[in-house]
Amino acid sequence: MLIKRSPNGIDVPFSSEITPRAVFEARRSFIKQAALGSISSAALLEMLSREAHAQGSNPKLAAKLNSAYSVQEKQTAYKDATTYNNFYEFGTDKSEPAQNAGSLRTRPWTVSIEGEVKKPMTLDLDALLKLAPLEERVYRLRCVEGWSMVIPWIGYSFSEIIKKVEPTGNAKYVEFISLADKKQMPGVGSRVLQWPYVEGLRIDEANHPLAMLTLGMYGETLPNQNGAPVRMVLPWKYGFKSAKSIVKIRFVKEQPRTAWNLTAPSEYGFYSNVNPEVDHPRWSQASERRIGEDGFFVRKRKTLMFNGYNEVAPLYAGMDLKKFF
Ligand SMILES: Nc1nc2c(c(=O)[nH]1)N[C@H]1C(S)=C(S)[C@@H](COP(=O)(O)O)O[C@H]1N2
Ligand SMILES: [Mo]
Repeated sequence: MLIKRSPNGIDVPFSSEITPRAVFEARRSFIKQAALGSISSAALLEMLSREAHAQGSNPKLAAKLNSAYSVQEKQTAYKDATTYNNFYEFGTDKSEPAQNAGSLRTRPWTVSIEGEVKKPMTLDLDALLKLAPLEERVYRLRCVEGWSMVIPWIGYSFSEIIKKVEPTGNAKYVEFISLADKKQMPGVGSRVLQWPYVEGLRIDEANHPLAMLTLGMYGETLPNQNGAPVRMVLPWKYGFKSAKSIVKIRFVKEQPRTAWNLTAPSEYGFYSNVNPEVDHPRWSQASERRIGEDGFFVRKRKTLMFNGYNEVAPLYAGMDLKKFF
């Protein structure tokens, strides 16, 4: 989230997808039929996802598509979603996580869940994979820097975890803590952020079915640079709320500090809901560019309130979202 420039002052564009004519024509006629209502939304999603899928080399992860929670928009190419990342533990350049995250050991891995819960527990990856049926959900994710992607994530609602650990009446917030291991993460030596990376939610936000504990994407387990082996995805909030490579989850009484709020409190609030009406001091939030789709500098899309996920609005009824940004 720092202003990052290559030596010539321009971000280096990455290769965008070139669509062969035949594929393009087939897609156009398919979309036309879909618009006429002769193709189911699941089939349309399948078509929109086909080109983006199956380009990785991580173990496959089977999941049932949840079309009710999925957007029907063209998915970001796997290559773009896995080479243009924010994961400061592996460097601050967008290309560095893909280059450096190979050193992350994701097995064995445990997540300890503690604090204000009746049943604290430590879950390993196999336990997490089995805790609830895995779903594929195609979510938009928007970064505070002004770009967005559409990614088929795999996981389940975080509310499944909440049910399992049984929070006490004192649990008002949930804190997510990422791994911070200098030996595996070269960026953890730097002082761009306070480590470990921490994020937080109010417990009712964490309980919203859209809040997703995520173990995979594009039909496979998470690539390291995308937060393997387990991360959150909160599609109505700016990307930085979705902590990667989580090792600890704490249920707490008080609003937790968060890594970005500690670093720059005037720029990053606790809520960080996508809100086109509240600009970041350095970036407008009124519009965005979709990675791989628009020109590299062109913000063609209007940013939507809550990133288009209006079903979360009741969580914030009566709150001044300019004050609680
Ligand atoms: N631990 C950790 N989690 C993190 C970050 C990070 O630097 N460290 N970056 C955040 C930001 S700013 C964004 S936009 C998203 C990017 O997720 P992606 O690379 O999978 O698209 O991860 C978020 N989670
Ligand atoms: Mo971000």
